[in-house]
Amino acid sequence: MKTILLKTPLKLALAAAIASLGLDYARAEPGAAIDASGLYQQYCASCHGAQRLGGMGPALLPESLERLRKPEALKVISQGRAATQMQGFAERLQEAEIKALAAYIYQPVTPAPQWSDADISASRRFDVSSSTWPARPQWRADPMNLFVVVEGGDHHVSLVDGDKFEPIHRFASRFALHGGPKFSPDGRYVYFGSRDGWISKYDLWNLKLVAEVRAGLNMRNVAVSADGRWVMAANYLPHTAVLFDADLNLVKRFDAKSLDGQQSSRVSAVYDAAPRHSFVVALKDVAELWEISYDEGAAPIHDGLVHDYRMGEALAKPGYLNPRRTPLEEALDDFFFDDSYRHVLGAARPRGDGEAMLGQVVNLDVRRKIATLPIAGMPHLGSGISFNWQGRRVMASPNLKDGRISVVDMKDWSAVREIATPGPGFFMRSHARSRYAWADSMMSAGAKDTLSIIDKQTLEVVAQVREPGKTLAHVEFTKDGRHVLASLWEMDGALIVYDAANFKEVKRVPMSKPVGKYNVWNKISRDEGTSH
Ligand code: DHE
Repeated sequence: MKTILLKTPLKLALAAAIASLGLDYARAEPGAAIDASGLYQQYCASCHGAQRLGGMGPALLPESLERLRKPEALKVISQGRAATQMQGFAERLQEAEIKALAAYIYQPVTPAPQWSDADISASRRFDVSSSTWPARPQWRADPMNLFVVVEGGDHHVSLVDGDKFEPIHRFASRFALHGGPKFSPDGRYVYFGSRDGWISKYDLWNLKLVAEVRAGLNMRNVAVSADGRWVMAANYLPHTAVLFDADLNLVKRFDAKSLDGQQSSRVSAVYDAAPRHSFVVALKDVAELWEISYDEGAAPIHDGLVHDYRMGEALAKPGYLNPRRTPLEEALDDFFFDDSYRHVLGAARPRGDGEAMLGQVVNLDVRRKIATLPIAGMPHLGSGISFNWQGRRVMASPNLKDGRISVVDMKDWSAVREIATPGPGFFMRSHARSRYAWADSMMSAGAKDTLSIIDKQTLEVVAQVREPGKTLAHVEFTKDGRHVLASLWEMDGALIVYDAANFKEVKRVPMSKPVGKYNVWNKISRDEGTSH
C-alpha cells in the first residue's frame, strides 16, 4: 500500500511542475499535425499510466471507456472531474489538442495490453499488521445492521449505522466500483471490485484497508466463497477468472476458453453458490457456464450425475478448483439462483437492436438447459428476488428494457404475472419480513424519479414514492426489515430512509451519488429479498 501512496503525490507534483515550466514539447504549432500520443505522455501518463492501464487515475482503454460518451470525455479533459484529482486542461491545451487527446484514448493500445500472473502478484499490497488488529468493532453500533454505501459521485464508501441512520465512517475507494461488495461470513471484512480490476479488502471492524490486488485490467465483479477462504474475480480484459485466497494472494488463473481452446471469452460475472461450495462463472462470448468447486473434501461434488452428451468423458472429471462446463445454447450475462442453488436462471443481453432474448433455466447437476424462461425484454436477473405467493415459490425480476416486473414460478418455470411499472428499471429488493417489494424505474427518462412498491401477496403496485426530476433507485432493507434505504442518485444526493410499512420518509443522509448500499446481515444471511 505504502509505496504507491508515497509515489503518487510526487508524480502529481512532477506533472504539475513540468506543465508550469511550459515544457510543452508535444504541443502543436498552428496548422501542424497534433501528436496526441506525446500530449498523452506529457499530461496524462503520470496519473493514468504510460500504457493507459491506470494508476492513481482510471485506465483509459477502449474497454474501460465503453460507458463514457465522447462528449463527456471532452468535458472531463477540458474541465476536470469534480471531487477528484483530475484537473481541467482547457487553459493549457487548445481545443483541437483536447479533441485529439479524447480521440486517442478511445484507440486500442497496440500491442494489446497484457496482465500476467506476475503483474497480478506485483500489484498486491498487504498490511502485515492486520493480523494484530482487534477482532471486535472499534465503534458503537450493531455490526450486523451496518450499511456499506458505495458513493459513485466522488468514489468513496460510507459506513452507516442501520439503527440510527448515522454515518460511522467514510473513506476513498478505487475509481468506479461495480457490482455488490461481498462480505466474509462473519461480516468483518468486505471486498470491493472496481471496473479497473482492483479488489480491495477492507476491515469493517477496524476501519482499515487490509489488502489490495489488481486482478485484471477491466473487471466485472468479485465473489467471496461461503467459507470466507476464497475470492474470485471475473474479467473482460484479459479473458480470465482469477482465484485468490482471503488475503488476496493469487492462487490460480482460469483462461476463459472453450474446451477445444479455439474460442476465447470475456467473463460476464462470477457468483458464489454457497450450498454447493462452488463459484459459478458466466462467459459472455462462449456458450458455456462454468462451476468451480472449492469443496476440498468432496471433489468432484456431483460426480455420477454428470455426463455431458456433447463432449463425453472429458467433462466428467471436474475436480477441485477446476471448471466443470455446462454447454449452453446461448451465452449468459447475468443470472439468479433458485433457493436450492441447483438451478441458474439466466439471460443474455441482445447483441443488436430488436434481437430476441433467450432466457434459460440451467440445471447445474444434470448440466444442461432444462427450460426456457418465460421473460421477454431484458430481465436484470442479478437483481431478482424470491418469495412465497399463494403456496408457490416465485421469483421476480426487474427489466432493463420494459416497464415491468416479471414473476415466474420456480417449480414449473411458468409465467405467473407481469407487473406494470412506470418504466424499465435496474434493481428490486424486498426482505423476508416485509410484505412489500420495491422496484425502481431508473432506465426511464420520465419515471427515473419513481419507486414502485409491490404487495407480494396481491402482486399489485400499491404505492409509489417520488423525487420529482431526480433519479431514485436501488433500495436495501434494514436487518429487521422495518426500514428501507433508497438512493437519491445525484451528485448532491442522499440516502433516503423510509418506513417499510407506511412508506413515509424517516430521514435523509447526504451522499455523493450513492450507487448502491448493502446491509451486512441481509448479505451474510442471504435474505431472500436481496441480491446474492
Ligand atoms: Fe451493474 C451489479 C452487470 C451497468 C450498478 N451489474 C451487477 C452485476 C452484474 C452487472 C452482472 C452482478 C454482480 C455482483 O453484484 O457481484 N451492469 C451490468 C451490465 O452488464 C451493465 C448493464 C453494463 C455495464 O456497463 O456493465 C451494468 N451497473 C450498470 C450501471 O450502469 C450501474 C447502474 C451503475 C454503475 O455504477 O456502473 C450498475 N451493478 C450496479 C450495482 C450492482 C450491479 C449497484 C450491485 C447490485 C446489488 O445490489 O447487488
